[in-house]
Amino acid sequence: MLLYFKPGACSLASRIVLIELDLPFVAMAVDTQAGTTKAGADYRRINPKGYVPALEVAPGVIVTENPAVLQYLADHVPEAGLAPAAGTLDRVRLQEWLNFISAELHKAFGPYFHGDVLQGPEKARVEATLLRRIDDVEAGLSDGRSFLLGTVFSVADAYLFVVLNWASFIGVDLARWPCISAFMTRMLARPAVRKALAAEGLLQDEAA
Ligand SMILES: N[C@@H](CCC(=O)N[C@@H](CS)C(=O)NCC(=O)O)C(=O)O
Repeated sequence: MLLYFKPGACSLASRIVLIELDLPFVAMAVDTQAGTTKAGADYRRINPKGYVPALEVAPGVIVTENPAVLQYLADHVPEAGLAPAAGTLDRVRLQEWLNFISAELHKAFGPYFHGDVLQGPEKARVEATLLRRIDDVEAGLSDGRSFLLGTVFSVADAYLFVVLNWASFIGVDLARWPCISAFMTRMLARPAVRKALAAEGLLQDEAA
């Protein structure tokens, strides 16, 4: 498989899962601004939407959108149990989380990374929305569960970790959410997470 990525972007979740599953893959960096890959290809011909991730699963066959890419990967190695079986209520719970992370949490970070520098009432409004969504995650973990679906790690945890990791770049300290803080520590202890972070230059002390 071929993963199109940008260092530290949401595509990092797919890299974590590929490593968790021990699947062979090639990672190709994308300059989304320029619309080109590191190899010089026109990225718009690969993913016309212009963003990462995109996963080539067979020659010329591209899967996009985090929730779809992550579920595709989990279903590729069902015995690893990174997604509950399709058609079960547990799978619906996974999809609830993936959609929430994508449509609510991930998008709540968007204004910090795109457009004008936030200030005044607009900054307060954006921040309130983001904090509200982080509160929602804290509530979801507040029964003491280790991962979003309970005791078992799933692809939604990889996506959640990557998105919450952006908090440090915008000066939001996750220490005020104890269950989330414990979750982040738990995730950082996973070899696949550390390997993925190192591969994207986000963990200096480890080899990629
Ligand atoms: N709905 C898309 C959103 C993907 C997305 O927002 N990707 C960001 C990185 S996290 C991106 O490539 N943005 C373009 C850019 O940063 O130039 C998905 O879930 O895959």
